Amino acid sequence: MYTQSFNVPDGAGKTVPLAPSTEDPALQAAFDARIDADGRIEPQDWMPEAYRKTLVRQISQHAHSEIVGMLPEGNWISRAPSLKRKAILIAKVQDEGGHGLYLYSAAETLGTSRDQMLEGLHSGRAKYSSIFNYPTLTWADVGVIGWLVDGAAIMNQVPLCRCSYGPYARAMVRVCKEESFHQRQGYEALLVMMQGTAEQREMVQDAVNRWWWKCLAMFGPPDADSPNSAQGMRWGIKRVSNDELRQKFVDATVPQARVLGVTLPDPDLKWNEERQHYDYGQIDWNEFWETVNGNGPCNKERLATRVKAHNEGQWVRDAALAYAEKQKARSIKEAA
Ligand code: BYC
Repeated sequence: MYTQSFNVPDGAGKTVPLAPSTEDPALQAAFDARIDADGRIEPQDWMPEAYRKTLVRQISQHAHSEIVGMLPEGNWISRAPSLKRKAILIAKVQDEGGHGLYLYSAAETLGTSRDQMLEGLHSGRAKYSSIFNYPTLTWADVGVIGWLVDGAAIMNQVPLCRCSYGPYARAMVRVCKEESFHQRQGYEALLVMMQGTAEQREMVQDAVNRWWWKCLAMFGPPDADSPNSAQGMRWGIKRVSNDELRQKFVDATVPQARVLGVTLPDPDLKWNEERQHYDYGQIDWNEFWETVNGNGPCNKERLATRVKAHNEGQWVRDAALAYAEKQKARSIKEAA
């Protein structure tokens, strides 16, 4: 379906001039040269403050998406239709939690602690992906999230394996491998449902109708309205633009929908011979921004669930810390 070998252009974004800098000219020049040579920046390396801030902003959005992304699917663990589906779903939701943790660790290497990141999320200041503010109404939604939401995530994240910041790029290699499994399990669950009863087929089509447009919006605003893209690409953080990724996703998904036997809910979706891509209709950007700004159908519920889980987990963190302290005291005593 989508693979780790997804081709990422080397020089993407390098045509934009580097932003003027007030940093030390020698350090800035060395950093710019490394970026231009497609080299990696590591935590111990000097980096301009604006690069650090951009990375923390993007990694924060990404980490929180993984953590909040556990909620809509987690709702279905107790209602999975078989033991096999339940085991797969538990593993998937657990993987998403792990992805969040790798990413919080990547942000720590930039000097932002996990507590600071979580405070941003819980206070409503930090963003997370718009897609997780929609409800999961039926079991088919779980399959469609795997197929389309994880499919969109892979499209967006495979290029991040080549991100210029080492810890983020390395975390993404494992994340993408796991996301590939998530995407395949979703598609396979839907294939099984499509071979079932008419009611099951309708359930799948209904879920596709509800999620399709939200998945296209997930890639972020059109390039012309994306304030962070040019600089992110110039620094080799982003390798492919929002619109290009969206187009790649549409082109890859249309044949998959055909095999599955579902219709993608867009009357304007058709092959354009000249462009060698599928044309598609208008995304509702008002709805997107409303959701990003906290007013989607489930924003308040998601945040409240997340804050409650954090507060109720305080005793676990306290116990782990007390245990670590005890171990440390014991090893000091033994060494003395
Ligand atoms: N939702 O200038 P732009 C997953 C914000 S799911 C909310 O284009 P940038 C998973 C953006 O943050 C996927 N906000 O920004 C799957 C920015 O706001 P600020 C999570 C969005 O950073 C299944 C503003 O709009 N993946 O992993 O150049 C189960 C302007 O946008 C969205 C990632 O996050 C959105 N959809 O590009 C569980 C991948 N789109 O910060 C989990 C990493 C845009 O200026 N992130 N915004 O206030 C990225 O690649 C980039 O951050 C984006 C945006 C492509 C999302």
